[in-house]
Amino acid sequence: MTYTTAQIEERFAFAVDLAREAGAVAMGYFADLDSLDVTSKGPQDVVSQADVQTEMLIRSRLAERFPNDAFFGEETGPQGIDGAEGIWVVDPIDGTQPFLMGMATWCISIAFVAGGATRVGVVFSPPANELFAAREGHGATLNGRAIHVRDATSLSDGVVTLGYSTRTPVEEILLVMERLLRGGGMFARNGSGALGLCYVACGRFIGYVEPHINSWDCLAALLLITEAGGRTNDFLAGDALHTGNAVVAGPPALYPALAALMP
Ligand code: LIP
Repeated sequence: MTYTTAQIEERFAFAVDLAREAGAVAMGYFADLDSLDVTSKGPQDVVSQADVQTEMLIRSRLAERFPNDAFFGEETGPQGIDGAEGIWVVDPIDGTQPFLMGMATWCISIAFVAGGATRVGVVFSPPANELFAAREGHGATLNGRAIHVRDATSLSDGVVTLGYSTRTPVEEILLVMERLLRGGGMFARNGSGALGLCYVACGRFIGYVEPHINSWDCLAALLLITEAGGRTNDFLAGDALHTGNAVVAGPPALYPALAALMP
């Protein structure tokens, strides 16, 4: 199935409303963290029923509205994605650790991928009531106002946000940090790849680098960056939808310096 412009527009509008609905559900759990059962998925990788229930809501709403679209969520996995033309790629709570620690750096990330490219990206930060949205070819917005990456040309022009997980060796992120600091830069890590990437799209950070990130964490925000005038690596090259990939993103003039930070 090849999606028409009208069908992409319809999915964009639905994703914006759905992100807000899911955000309200997640905020209900956020207000009652003591009630959650937290389980480990591995070192520094946790999950609770907040993630699962929020994803189940998103998944059911999309299945009801767009029954022929496939779904790929962090917590419930793939559904009908083999050979599918259109796939919803969802992280119901990106920044699970900050969420469970009662911190505000978490969000809902919803991307729609068709023909091998991200066509719709919506990231909603309920604690900040900030909704980042982009439709391919139509720019990026924060709460309805156009956003643009920072016009940075040097690592010393601001802060680069880094992502790290135990999916990659410690030596890799230490090398990234050393190169960044020796290059006159500074790092931050907020625990949410999607939110960190959105902050690049609106100019709060001047770049994002992570040796490995999953597709559901970043696809929506990567579209926001390119629609906000930024440049990213070809994240979906190969089988990155399933396997994840490294991510480098930032203003075009700074992109070579950001890419040079990678091992
Ligand atoms: C997070 C990513 C982040 C990464 C964290 C974690 P989660 O996703 O958004 O980029 O550095 O380790 O994987 O697990 O909070 O959905």
